[in-house]
Amino acid sequence: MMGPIPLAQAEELEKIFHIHRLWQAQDPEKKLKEVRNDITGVVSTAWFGVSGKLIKALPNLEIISHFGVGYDNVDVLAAKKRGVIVTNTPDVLTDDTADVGMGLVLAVFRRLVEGDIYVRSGQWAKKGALPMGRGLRGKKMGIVGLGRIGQAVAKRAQAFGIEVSYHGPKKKKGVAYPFHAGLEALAKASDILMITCPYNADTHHLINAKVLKALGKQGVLINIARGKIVDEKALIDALENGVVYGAGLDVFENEPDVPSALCRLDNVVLQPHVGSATAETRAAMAQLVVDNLRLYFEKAEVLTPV
Ligand code: 8YV
Repeated sequence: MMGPIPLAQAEELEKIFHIHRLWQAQDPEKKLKEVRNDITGVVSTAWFGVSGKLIKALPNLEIISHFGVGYDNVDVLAAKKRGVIVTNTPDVLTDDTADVGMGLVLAVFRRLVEGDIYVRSGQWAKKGALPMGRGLRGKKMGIVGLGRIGQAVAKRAQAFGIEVSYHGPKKKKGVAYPFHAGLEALAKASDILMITCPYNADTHHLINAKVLKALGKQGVLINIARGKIVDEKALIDALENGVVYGAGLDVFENEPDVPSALCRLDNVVLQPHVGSATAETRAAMAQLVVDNLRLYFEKAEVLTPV
């Protein structure tokens, strides 16, 4: 195990396998040298990935069971070349992650976090009403990456009276929302730009200064996908200079370090990568991690290969 998963499922794993917890080892390099020939499966997480170098160091590795839907920190190409199977945990986290996306929209437009601080710090009594927020009905949301999570956000947005359109590598069959082939065109047509695409070489810094300028002074960027999809420096610049109205961010370029410039801004709402962080969903994700490993070693099958 490269990193932790919830206790109940870690205990279940322990009943079936002999577990080495690499992140807890005093000297992980030394530990790896000792056990490398014994390792047949690896559990990875969003903050503890699997490099090509690690795959090379494990000659008997057969499967990487990743705890999370996004597997950008697993070298899938190196794994495939070696015939190592990689699984992830899709579907079970879709709703909770989409909820955080809408939560960030609400928090930014209705100033919910500012309001909380306003009450707690006694400013309400001293200064009177909080400056007004903005309503959601009739706003336009552009979704970047209309996959499982993007579609779940779209459904929620529609319930709030928000109009949805989207951008992605190609138009989706059977989807009625308007498609924009160009990202800047989508940003221009949107009040809210919602990032739900995977992170890869094609989406690195996809949201740059040009896209933010197209989103415009009244535009809000929401990122519940991966920090590196957004050029964070360009975003800070846009937020500081009123190029965009605000942002709601659950993910950052260099987690858990968040630039102090972002923390100083009051037109942003920040969350510590909690899209899937409910007891129910994390348990379901961890169960998939366990079930993929168990099934693989019992029957050479897996439930959710990438
Ligand atoms: C993490 C996530 O996996 O699923 C993803 O892609 O980013 C999160 O759900 C979770 O924090 C566990 O590593």
